[in-house]
Amino acid sequence: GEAVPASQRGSWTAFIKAIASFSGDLSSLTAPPFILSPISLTEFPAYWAERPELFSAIADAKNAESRMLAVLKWFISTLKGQYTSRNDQMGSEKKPLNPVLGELFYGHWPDRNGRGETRLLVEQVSHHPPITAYMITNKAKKLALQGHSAQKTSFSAGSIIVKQLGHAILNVELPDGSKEQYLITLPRLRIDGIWYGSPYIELTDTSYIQSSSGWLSTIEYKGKGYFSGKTHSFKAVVTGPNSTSTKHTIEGQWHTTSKMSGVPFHDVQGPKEEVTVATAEEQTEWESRKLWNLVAKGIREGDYELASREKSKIENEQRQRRKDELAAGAPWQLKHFVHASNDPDYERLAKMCKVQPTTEDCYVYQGNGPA
Ligand code: 0T9
Repeated sequence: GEAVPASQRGSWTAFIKAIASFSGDLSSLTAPPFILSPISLTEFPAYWAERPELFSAIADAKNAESRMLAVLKWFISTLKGQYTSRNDQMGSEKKPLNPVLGELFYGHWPDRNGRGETRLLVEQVSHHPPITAYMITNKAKKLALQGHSAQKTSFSAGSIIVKQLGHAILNVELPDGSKEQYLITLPRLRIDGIWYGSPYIELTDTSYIQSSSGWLSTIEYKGKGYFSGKTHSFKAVVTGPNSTSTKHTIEGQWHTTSKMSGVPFHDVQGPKEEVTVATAEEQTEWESRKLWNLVAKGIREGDYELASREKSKIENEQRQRRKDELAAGAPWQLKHFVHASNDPDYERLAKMCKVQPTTEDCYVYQGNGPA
């Protein structure tokens, strides 16, 4: 295809064959340089808060129904960043840097117009398979989003199918001191355009936002040729407590606009706000931009020898570290999270909307950090 540089065609074909014959963890496959991104997966949780005023608006809603609508509007408004921003910024979906165990990413969005400061803390809690845990807080608004993200990939009819594992839970503390929770499940991805070397994401199937108040949003995703015939389409149905009758229906395209009963609902055509982070020079050894600095420089500047030399350095150092830990009988200690094999909050909320699986593991935030 046009997008694949002539000199990398052979290696692209080999990469596609490897994907096709291999399902599970794509992060470990070696890809040709043109498809590499200089950004680590630990940076991705920032997509949740790139419209900080929509996040903080959740706390300003006056009742459970309008809070659900505020959560839904914020959630839908994150999708453009989560799933199309690499295409917008780099011309296609790219293979992110595969984080090392213990890799960290910290950032914030400043307080502006009374929205409060939003803080982000990310830790890579597993290397193989890659699992990323994150915590996003707005203390002034008493909001905390905690989740983890992993993927199970397979190959079908020329597309990569990505099932997202993990979930997020939004904790809201109301002015009267009572607490409300929202379970956010994640959509399935189909990565198309592989043959041509210009991959892009379409969302499929259904995801849910279940509130402890009983309000539920059921979000259906379709691409070109389905119910609207348009790319990145969705339809969200909102139901009230103990009821299956629809209270609201929102329809549109998640990367542009949508409407609720003919009235504009979300609109992400305007600019988003990137997370503020310390420069690579200011960061500690375990923070993404410092850790991957030279690899990223190599990828950005087309110096792939530098990129691959520095990547090997990091990988060798990691291998040695794992050996030493094994020998010392002292496994790696996470900095901000502790793994738990079940999650009572997930179980309670998942039961309310009958979402599968009925139980999931989780990473419990331990404090000890800037979020
Ligand atoms: C959580 C998001 C996730 C991470 C990425 C599948 C993918 C890694 C996971 C699911 C975020 O909230 C949202 C967006 C994009 C997802 C990535 C897209 C992608 O291609 C990668 C996988 C691992 C690859 O790099 C596949 C090979 C590549 C050549 C295709 C472009």
